[in-house]
Amino acid sequence: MAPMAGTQTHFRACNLCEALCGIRIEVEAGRITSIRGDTEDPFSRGHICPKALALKDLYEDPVRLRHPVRRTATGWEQVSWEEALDAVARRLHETQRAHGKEAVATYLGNPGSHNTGVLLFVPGFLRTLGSRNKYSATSVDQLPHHLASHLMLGHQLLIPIPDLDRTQFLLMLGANPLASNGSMMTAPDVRARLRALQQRGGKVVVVDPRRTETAGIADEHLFIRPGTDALFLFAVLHEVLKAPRLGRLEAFTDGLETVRALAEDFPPERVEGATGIPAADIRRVAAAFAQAETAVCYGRMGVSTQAFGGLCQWLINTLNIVSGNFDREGGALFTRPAFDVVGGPGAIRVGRGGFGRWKSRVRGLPESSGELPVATLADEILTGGAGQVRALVTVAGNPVLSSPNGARLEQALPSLDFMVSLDPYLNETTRHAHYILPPPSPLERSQYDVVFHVFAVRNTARYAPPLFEPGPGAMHDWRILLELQHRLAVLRKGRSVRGALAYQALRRMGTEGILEIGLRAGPYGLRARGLRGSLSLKALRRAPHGVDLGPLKPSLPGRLQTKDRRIHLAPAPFVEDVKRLRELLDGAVVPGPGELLLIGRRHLRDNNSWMHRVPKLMTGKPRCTLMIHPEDAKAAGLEEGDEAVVTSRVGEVSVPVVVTDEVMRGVVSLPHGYGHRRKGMPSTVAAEHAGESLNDLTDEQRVDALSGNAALSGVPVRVSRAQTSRNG
Ligand SMILES: Nc1nc2c(c(=O)[nH]1)N[C@H]1C(S)=C(S)[C@@H](COP(=O)(O)OP(=O)(O)OC[C@H]3O[C@@H](n4cnc5c(=O)[nH]c(N)nc54)[C@H](O)[C@@H]3O)O[C@H]1N2
Ligand SMILES: Nc1nc2c(c(=O)[nH]1)N[C@H]1C(S)=C(S)[C@@H](COP(=O)(O)OP(=O)(O)OC[C@H]3O[C@@H](n4cnc5c(=O)[nH]c(N)nc54)[C@H](O)[C@@H]3O)O[C@H]1N2
Ligand code: SF4
Ligand SMILES: [Mo]
Repeated sequence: MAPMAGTQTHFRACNLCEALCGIRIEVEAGRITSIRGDTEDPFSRGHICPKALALKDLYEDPVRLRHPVRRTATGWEQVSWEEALDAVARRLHETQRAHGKEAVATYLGNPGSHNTGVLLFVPGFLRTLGSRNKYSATSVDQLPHHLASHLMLGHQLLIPIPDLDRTQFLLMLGANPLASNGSMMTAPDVRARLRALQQRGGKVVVVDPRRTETAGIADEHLFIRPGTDALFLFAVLHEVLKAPRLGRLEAFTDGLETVRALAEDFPPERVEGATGIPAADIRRVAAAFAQAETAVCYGRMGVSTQAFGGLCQWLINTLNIVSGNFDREGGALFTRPAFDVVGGPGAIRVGRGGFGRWKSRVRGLPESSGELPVATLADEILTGGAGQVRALVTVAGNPVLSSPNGARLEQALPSLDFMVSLDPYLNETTRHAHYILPPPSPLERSQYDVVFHVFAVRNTARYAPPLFEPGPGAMHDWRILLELQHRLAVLRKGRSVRGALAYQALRRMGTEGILEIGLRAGPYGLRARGLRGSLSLKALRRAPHGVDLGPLKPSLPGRLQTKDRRIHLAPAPFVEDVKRLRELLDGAVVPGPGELLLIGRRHLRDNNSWMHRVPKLMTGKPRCTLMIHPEDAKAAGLEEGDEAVVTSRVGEVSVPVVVTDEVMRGVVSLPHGYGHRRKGMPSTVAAEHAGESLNDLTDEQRVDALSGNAALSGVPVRVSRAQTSRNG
């Protein structure tokens, strides 16, 4: 359909990060004239960030792929959908027939979790493929949250969410929501919510090796040596356990004595050397946490993607539980989303998860909820033998820039027999594909957030139809996945009436059909509210600013998913991993002589690896810089603006230096998501702001030995002045 004439106002939620901001888009004669915050959205109340405007750029971007392409010796060639889908299915099928099911690996990237169609149709595609070589951005991100929830509460997606709007004390580790806008804590306008917290007399304490934007507005900031948070958390727990207060939870919680015995070994004095946080400060924070009317501990990327990520998320939950702040207003609570993936009906329910049921072939890393750690994907491609990965499907991802030692993965990709990518762009990863199958841009599809309502600090629901009809011949992700799934099934088992009917039914239902089933069957659906009052797509269409379903409420033990309906405070995998943590006490983390510890960072106007192409987000000072403490800069002979060479076990990059006491001594910081200057990439705005990839320095061998999650934080590096750096 051609763009409509006349003016139009469209409301939806921005899907670019987890904050779910409501936006108001004005369209005149088919062109977007403005994107602003939707002041009538009950959740975001008009808040947006600069990235929302990029939705227009993504829609209009002439570089965005609008039809399938095939890589040939002379470049990319346009092909029809029929041809592309048939060829891709055939190549995947042939690879599996010749080498077994595990020979095809899949990688699912971050924007997939912001795309309803991907979320609802990827499971079927993966089931049909039937390979255990499943990878995703989860294992460079939030895997430890799922592990802690799976082992302690019985379901990978039963994630405790900080009750930001009612808590009186927020202890935040390894998160910078002022730049990230919150993660596993969907809370549009975190700044205003933190200010409100302080205005009602509450306190915010941030623990981070860098004095971040968030630390800057907190009541207190503690520098912590990267990778030592589990020690800090244990010491806080040590103090809090002097007077545990499980309250109502005591009746259905097991393992308190085990945890208490473990915490004995970690008094504040014993961890101050390794963490760099004085014992007196730990005591003071622990006391304030325990005495606060309500309190919640929250930790994100910085504590998940480190060598003790699993222990960190376990200890955070444990701290919230034993201080009486779990499943309680002002503490950590569970959502009750309209589309309920935890307690919903069979069709939409996500499995409770799993852990360690099988191991990766080459390095023996554990499976988590059916996935293997992406830190070992290159090993599985490069190592011969039965089960070797020979074909790869990527969906909405860029693991060359986002997984540890991405350069090695980049070198591995050309050795694949076959690769296909579902992506609207040619990126550092997809350029190695034989076929790229592009979906349309976000404004050309409907929007309902299946994942981030599950992680939100308030229960809300919001749906928007597509603003624009996709261009002629465009195909949505869900449809591409379904078409591939159907073709694979036919190639494998031949045509069958049952298969054809199932395919037809899913095709007719599409994303909307499944959403409708989920909403009707959900907690605000038919059973709760009857036919007329139930939340449905129709009801959501009538409420373009979204529907407020109220604050989070206590829901345990009812919502527990453990088989015995009890909270497990001391699951064996965590308890056993404490042995490894004890080694840290003896100074095992201290970097070698002349080494510094590398951490990452996020900027408000970056979005992982894929928004550097948008000119309006790339103005201002260059952002891909190495932050270094003045003392460390002096030792390395570096001055502001110099070019520094940063070297790790796996690689070397050269980046401009910013000398600042914003990072603690012994720590350097480089943003994640850059590194676009790679051969074969088209010259775009991203190439002009190429920067260097943090993951050309991170080490694929550094994983949390418990969970297999990548240990991206605290990578030992050496820093020196580049020869060409200063004149003379
Ligand atoms: N060192 C270090 N590494 C990190 C991180 C870090 O902090 N430090 N962060 C990690 C984290 S948290 C994450 S989530 C990952 C992100 O890493 P990835 O998920 O691997 O990559 P993205 O940069 O998000 O790239 C997303 C790709 O999806 C495409 N895309 C966007 N929308 C759609 C869509 O609707 N459909 C399809 N099919 N494609 C789409 C984009 O064009 C882009 O090419 O990186 C991780 N890596
Ligand atoms: N603007 C923007 N927003 C985003 C994204 C983006 O790329 N750009 N990405 C989105 C995605 S995919 C995600 S997962 C979220 C992530 O959301 P956050 O987790 O809030 O984001 P980060 O900025 O990575 O914050 C990690 C913090 O951990 C600190 N840190 C590093 N190592 C350690 C450590 O060992 N201990 C402690 N205590 N802290 C440490 C870092 O200094 C940093 O401040 O952001 C989302 N939102
Ligand atoms: S904070 Fe996130 S959801 Fe809100 S406008 Fe920015 S990118 Fe979009
Ligand atoms: Mo992420």
